[in-house]
Amino acid sequence: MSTRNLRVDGDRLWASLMEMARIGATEKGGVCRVALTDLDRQGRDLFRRWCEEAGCTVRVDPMGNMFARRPGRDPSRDPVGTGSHLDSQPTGGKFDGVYGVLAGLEVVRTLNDRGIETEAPVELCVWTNEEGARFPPAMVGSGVFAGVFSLDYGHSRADHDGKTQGEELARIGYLGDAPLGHAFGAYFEAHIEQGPILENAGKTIGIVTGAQGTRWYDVILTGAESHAGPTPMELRRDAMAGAGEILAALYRIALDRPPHGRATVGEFRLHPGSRNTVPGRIEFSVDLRHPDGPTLESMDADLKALVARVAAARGLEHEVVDIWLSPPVAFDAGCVDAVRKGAAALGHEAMEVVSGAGHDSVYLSRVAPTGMVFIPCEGGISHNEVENATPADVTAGCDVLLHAMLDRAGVVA
Ligand code: HGY
Ligand code: MN
Ligand code: MN
Repeated sequence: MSTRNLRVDGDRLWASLMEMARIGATEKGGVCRVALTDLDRQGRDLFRRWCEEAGCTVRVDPMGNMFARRPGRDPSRDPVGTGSHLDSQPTGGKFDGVYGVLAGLEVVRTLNDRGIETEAPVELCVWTNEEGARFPPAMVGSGVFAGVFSLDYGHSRADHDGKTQGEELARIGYLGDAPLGHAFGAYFEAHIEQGPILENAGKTIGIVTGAQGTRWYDVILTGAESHAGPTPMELRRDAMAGAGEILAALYRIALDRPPHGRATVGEFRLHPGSRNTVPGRIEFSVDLRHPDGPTLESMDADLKALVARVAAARGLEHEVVDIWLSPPVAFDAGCVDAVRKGAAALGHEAMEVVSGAGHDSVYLSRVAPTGMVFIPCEGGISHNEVENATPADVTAGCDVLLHAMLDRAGVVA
């Protein structure tokens, strides 16, 4: 059977995206559906219902990862998987993660509409806590699935209130019993680019060749509380003054490695938090990124040397806690080519890109041939409530996903 003219139903996909976006909708038009909250559960429940309506069998593993399988002609073949995440940042958008989950569902709905049977099964995936916003690090669900993290580690990760992922999975009813880990013949993820490259280049499709490396840290500076009035400046052990000096230099670690170096401080806590007491303790997160492994390691060394130097000069104790290392990855050449061929066959302007963001595909690539399809997002903005994409690009990316998946799953004649 020729599938060359097969296209998804873009209106149906857009309607599903907008319906899912109502769960955790914010006033500014984004979503706040943070991992393992009741809103995350609601999103998962809706997805499960849609998958069951589409004839899929849904299973959940002990890390809360969801798998909705559409049978193929040959059940002995490893499934071709696709998916992403439903959890969002606190100021998230309608498309980050959700697009990949619902694009996969649209692929299944389209195959159902046209009565197309694939040789290999097709499996839709929702990975737990891709964002790492509530429970660091990021991509824990796919990381446990791929064997990067143990299940105990995944369950033990706690939020700032001390609630663990294991407890919260049980609370929302997603502590599943499906076997942990299984093979995929190939895995694809559709995602918005979350940066400006495609939009600036006027391209519709990103042929994602890999993803840059990421390192996460907690930096802790300990000085001594003292009175803001009588304490002379030179006698203070002011953790905030130390943090200020470090932050000014920290961004240089990225700026001195143009154009790809990245440094972000997204979380910042001080103690005791009184305006007339010199802070005795500061904790802040650091996120460093670079597509080149050795360069990322040099950034790591620079950060640790910077913190040690400033702390020593200011009489502060310091700790740099390594939270996460996700090395740069290159995706499977066969899957990258399937995306490239899909874009070409559909006549979409495409270019190769390396992902600046981490994605579950980074960890799936350790256990399965993996590729990703990017579409532009407006202004390259993401992790922001104004995040937006066009219906045309959303549909184009899903068509490319469909054809890339069929290229690997095979179609029964
Ligand atoms: O941090 C990331 O790149 C992803 O959004 N979790
Ligand atoms: Mn994402
Ligand atoms: Mn994200």
